[in-house]
Amino acid sequence: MSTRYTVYKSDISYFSGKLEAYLRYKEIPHKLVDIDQAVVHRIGENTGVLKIPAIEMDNGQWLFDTTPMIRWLEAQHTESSVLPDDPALAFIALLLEDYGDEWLWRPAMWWRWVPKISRMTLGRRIAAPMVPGLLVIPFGYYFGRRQLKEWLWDDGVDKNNDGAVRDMLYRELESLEAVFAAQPYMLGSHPTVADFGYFASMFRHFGNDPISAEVVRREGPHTHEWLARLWNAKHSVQPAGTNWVWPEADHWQALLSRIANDYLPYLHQNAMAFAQGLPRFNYRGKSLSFTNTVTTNYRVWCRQELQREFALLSTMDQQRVSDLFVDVGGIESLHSDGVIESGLGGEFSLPLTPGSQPAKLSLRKKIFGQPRN
Ligand SMILES: N[C@@H](CCC(=O)N[C@@H](CS)C(=O)NCC(=O)O)C(=O)O
Repeated sequence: MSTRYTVYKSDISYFSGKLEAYLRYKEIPHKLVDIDQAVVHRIGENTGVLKIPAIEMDNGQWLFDTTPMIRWLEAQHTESSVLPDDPALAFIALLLEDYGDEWLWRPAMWWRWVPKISRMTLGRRIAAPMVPGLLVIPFGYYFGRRQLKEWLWDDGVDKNNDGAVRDMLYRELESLEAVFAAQPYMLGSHPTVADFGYFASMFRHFGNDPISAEVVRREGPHTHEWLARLWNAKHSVQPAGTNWVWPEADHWQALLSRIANDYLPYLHQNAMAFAQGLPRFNYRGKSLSFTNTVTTNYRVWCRQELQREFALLSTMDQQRVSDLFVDVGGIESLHSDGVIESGLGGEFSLPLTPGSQPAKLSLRKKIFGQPRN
């Protein structure tokens, strides 16, 4: 019998770890294929982006980008939904997923690429399947430098906020430790999309890379245990009834504040810069600031998606979501200046059918790879 889904991935990739954990939990049969140069180019030709993970289906259709991929897969595999049945809590799960995906990316880059031991180890590890023999040394060096420049030094991280970006890991672990001391998964008895969003950074980066893995083991033993628990979770052997927990306990407040006062303002300011055609902007949040950070079209789309999901809630559920954030100052920045159009809606409508025309890849991308969406 042919496997319906072929998953192209790498075992050190943030988003590959997220997708694979989801597929394992849902017990969706799939075949795993590690990337090499040829596979990456095939992905690029079929999805329009040189990014992993990607899924090729046995009917020739393709899936890419973990957020719409999981949404699409959820519609096909409806058992044990990773969205709680309470719509307000499902919205919180999506918000946590997006925060995990996008906001923890920067500290994940910091911990992987700033410490020299980590940079050398991971650079060569990434290079090994892509280039032959001793070329792993220059390629690994180039890749580490590219990541440092793209995601840190040329994206608003400087000597003033370098320590704060590093410490984002400690702040996250403090919150997660309290949550996982109280319950097995982010929102209660069963995994939700919030767990998978957090898993991206926590499993393949923080919990894996030489320096940060020790930080997680020491500062985050409950989180360390959750990493293994989620990786090993199968929906068919979970407890029958779900017991969801509305995240209002005191130990949630610091995390809710980071979402309300750092991440959502970032999404808003990024969207405003995009609307004004500015390639960069000065981000100002409560606990972090990034001078001259790159405006990201993809994250305009992320904000639009959250606004779309929020708009689908009943007035009462919208109120419940808003009330959750009242003590940390509210989530007005989710709504400020209304919906700012990313223009990307069509690109993320899955599945991609054979013959559909994904964006053409430039020669530059083909040679240097594609760090950004
Ligand atoms: N938003 C995408 C992001 C995918 C992504 O950024 N993948 C990274 C690896 S984790 C990648 O392939 N980067 C290509 C590069 O750095 O050249 C998703 O959710 O799948």
